[in-house]
Amino acid sequence: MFSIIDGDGCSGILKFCQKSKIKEDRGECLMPQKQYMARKKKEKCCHVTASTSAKKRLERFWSVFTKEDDVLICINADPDALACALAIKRLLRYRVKSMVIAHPNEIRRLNNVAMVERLKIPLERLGNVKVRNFAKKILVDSQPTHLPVFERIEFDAIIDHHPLTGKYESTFVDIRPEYGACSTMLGEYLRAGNMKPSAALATALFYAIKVDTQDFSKHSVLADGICFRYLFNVANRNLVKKFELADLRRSELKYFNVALSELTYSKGRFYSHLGNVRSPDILVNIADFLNHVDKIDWVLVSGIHKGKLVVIFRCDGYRKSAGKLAARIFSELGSAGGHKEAARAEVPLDNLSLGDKEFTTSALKRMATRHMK
Ligand SMILES: [Mn+2]
Repeated sequence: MFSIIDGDGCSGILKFCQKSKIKEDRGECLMPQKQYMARKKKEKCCHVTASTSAKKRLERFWSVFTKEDDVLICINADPDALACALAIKRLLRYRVKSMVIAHPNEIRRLNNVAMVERLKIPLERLGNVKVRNFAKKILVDSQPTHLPVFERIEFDAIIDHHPLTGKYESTFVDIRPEYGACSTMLGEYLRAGNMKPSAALATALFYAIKVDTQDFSKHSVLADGICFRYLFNVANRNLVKKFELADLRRSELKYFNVALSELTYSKGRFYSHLGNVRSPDILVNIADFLNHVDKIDWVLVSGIHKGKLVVIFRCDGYRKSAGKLAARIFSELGSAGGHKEAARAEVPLDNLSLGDKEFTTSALKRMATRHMK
């Protein structure tokens, strides 16, 4: 069993860190110092060059498959997982008989739909494929413990960057939780195999790293930055912009009319209740839009979806906490919480004891004002 959990031996980037005298304790190291030192002692492998170690990893991955294999690549479809699946198709091209990418979840986010359509990513719903017809199964950007459907499948290879949540018996396991994006790991595999990604693949990987690291404002390692820079020249950045922008349906524009005519301003706060909405996603779009307005401290946008009042909170997160406010107002009535700058509450309408009355923007304002200074 080859297990590459948390970095196998001296990785290329680590070597890079040493070369450029970037101290590991500055957080750019690929594995905790203790583990790294332990491994260093055990394997005495600090002379492995950047390419050999990543190459070894790639060869071990390749050794799992034969030319007769029909391969199933399972993902929980989001940009990172989609990009990784494409990269695996590239890595295994000419090395296996066939490959199918399957996902259990519905792809609803328009940004993701745009990515799939414009890059023409061939996908199947996991429920529509016969898993046992595939000789080999790969799970990427996820772990079996993440979803019950994944738990039922015996994977031959797992490549992921989420925190390790189980002990997996797969032939090949490469889990590096410190990585900002799984696409960075796949980028390293491609480079190790001297495989220059096509514009489409590079665009997918580039977009994935942007999404998973939130434009490097979230946790990432030096490896993510290096991979990002490498892809920068090959990726189609206009296409990436297109994926990022596509988050509104034409049919949803009408909600902006409602939101603006309902808009109530008071003490640097915006309130707007939209009534029934087809999807709560539009409430997020509108709250984000209103949050662009200068000198506005708080934005509260609500709507009704499937018998629930959904409230979206936005603020700048500076000396404020949207999560805490959402909880103060709504936690006794339903579920509420979030981050400093963004939060959400969902309350069954029955809990609001409205009687015959409808929920309104002024009701939203009243409820919030009670809990705000
Ligand atoms: Mn990911």
